[in-house]
Amino acid sequence: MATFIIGDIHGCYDELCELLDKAALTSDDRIIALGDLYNRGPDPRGVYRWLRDTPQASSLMGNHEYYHLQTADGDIQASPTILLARWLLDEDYHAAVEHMRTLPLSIELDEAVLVHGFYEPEVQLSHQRPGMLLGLDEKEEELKDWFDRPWYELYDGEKPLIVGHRDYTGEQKVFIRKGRVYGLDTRCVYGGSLTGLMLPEWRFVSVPSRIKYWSMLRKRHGFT
Ligand SMILES: [Mn+2]
Repeated sequence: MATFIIGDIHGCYDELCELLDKAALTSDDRIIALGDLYNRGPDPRGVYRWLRDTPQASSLMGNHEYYHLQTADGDIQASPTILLARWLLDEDYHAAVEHMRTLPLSIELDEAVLVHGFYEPEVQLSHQRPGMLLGLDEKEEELKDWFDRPWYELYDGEKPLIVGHRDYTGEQKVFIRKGRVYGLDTRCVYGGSLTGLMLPEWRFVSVPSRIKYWSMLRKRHGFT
């Protein structure tokens, strides 16, 4: 049985479908998205319904899902990003938020550990703080203050680590750090590509983004 790991989808449903076609999965294969499923993209409802209706598919929680939960619980005010996704998810919004509550912060496979955001060096997986795994900005600041090198250069876990959330190459390309840390966020919603990684072969599959969606949607809806 293979496992297909997918980077940050951000509502890019057309590219998701194209990626799944290209990966030529069998019905036995497991699919795991790394989180940031909906925000900033054109079709979060398509992504939600795919996840809901595909038994072999699951997802981690990303920082953007966490923002939805915080907003729904009244802890923060809704940002334009949240409002757009809420509007596009429409009648599915409530169910989508309840589904977000169920998403895990990490998944450990035989071949690798998966998280959306960051991984604090010198701390084992079971003791990682939630905000670190989610990739919250304040945790990124802590990592910069505490360590003299990027966290991924200090990653000391037993298994390779697969993450989304950031484009560490700066070129919308897959990030590979010495076979130890793999970054799959190739920035589809910003005009890059959507990337998946097939395990246990460690084979990358990628499809180009069709449009710089977030730039387009920001202009269309007058967000600054
Ligand atoms: Mn993220």
